[in-house]
Amino acid sequence: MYQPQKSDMFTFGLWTVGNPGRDPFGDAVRGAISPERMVEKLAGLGAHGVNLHDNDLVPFDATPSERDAIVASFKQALDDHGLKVPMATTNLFTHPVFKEGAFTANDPEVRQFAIQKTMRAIDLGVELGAETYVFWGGREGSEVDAAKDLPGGYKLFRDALNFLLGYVRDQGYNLRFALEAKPNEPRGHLFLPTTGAMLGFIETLDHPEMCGVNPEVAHETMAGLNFPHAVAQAIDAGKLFHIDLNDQDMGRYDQDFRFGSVQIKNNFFLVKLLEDSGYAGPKHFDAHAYRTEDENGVWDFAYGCMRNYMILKEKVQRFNDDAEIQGILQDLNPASSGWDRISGGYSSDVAAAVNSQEFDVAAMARRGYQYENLDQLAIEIIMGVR
Ligand code: GCO
Ligand code: MN
Ligand code: MN
Repeated sequence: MYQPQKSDMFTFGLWTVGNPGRDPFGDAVRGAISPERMVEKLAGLGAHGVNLHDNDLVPFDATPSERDAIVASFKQALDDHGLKVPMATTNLFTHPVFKEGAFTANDPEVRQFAIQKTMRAIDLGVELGAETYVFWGGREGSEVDAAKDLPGGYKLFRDALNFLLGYVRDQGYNLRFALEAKPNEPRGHLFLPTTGAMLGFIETLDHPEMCGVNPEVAHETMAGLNFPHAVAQAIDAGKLFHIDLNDQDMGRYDQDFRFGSVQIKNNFFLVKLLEDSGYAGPKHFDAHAYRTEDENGVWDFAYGCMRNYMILKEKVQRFNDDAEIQGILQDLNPASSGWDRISGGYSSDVAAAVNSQEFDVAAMARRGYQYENLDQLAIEIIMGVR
């Protein structure tokens, strides 16, 4: 029942299972795993696809013929194991050239190089079949605000995205952009720090209809926010194009833990939101194995991410099928007694009718809402006793 299938749409970045366990204080603890081996192992575990930054596959300084050979071998592995590449993105953060920013760097040469690198990475992604292109501004931010024109930074980011939207349209690519917010790390302060900020920014772009968001559990949690609430806003706006699943303690560094390993209750409501809303896109695990692990631990990690999602999905089904819970929810959301007049839009007649309506405010205020009971039932489902 909890065995993931390709149709479950689980994906992993090459950089996630390929993470060698390096951190700011310590060296790599695991050797490199070839992209072909990752494809084979992930397919065996039940994943649908792999995602990549350009340089996860093709080294920064590869020659065109080296690039072509690498891509051909990777494509062969995808074909052999039936895996897709639904999403691609650009590494605009590792090379020292991006230490001051990429699209928002003060140096216009750096900005143009970032555009060139992204156009090439878009070509690579499309060649591999990607339909979503993620923008995570890893170095777009600051520590020294004295050095930055802050409103100007938004304009630079907008100019870059508009140019790249033009490129995608000019090439006739079937590709949508998904913007990923993060409050900090690796910069002290990243621009556009939350999913809500991204949603506002998208509406200022030339082609907002081509742009949505890629919210990440860890990032919203680092900002002290409730992740399901951020995802709900994206769903409401029709902008949930992609999602990065992992786990994270509040108030800590970017931990990128196995999905479902920390915030069980929030994860339950996240899975409920995704399943109930009919989200059909990839469910991408942007996480990595603990630094204690060898390669076997990496596959334990990957399988655990998918299995925890499947378990939570089954709990969501239980919640939705539970007659007592559904009865309480019905009591909590009584059929409209006149609200359709409001949701139907303003008219002076309705305004007058609402104005003269008599409310039994004391009775309304006395009402109990059974939240203790409802939440306990939800917890009992999550804990596996109901
Ligand atoms: C992070 C980010 C990245 C992005 C990735 C795709 O915190 O490092 O989550 O992993 O998701 O670069 O754009
Ligand atoms: Mn992250
Ligand atoms: Mn991410």
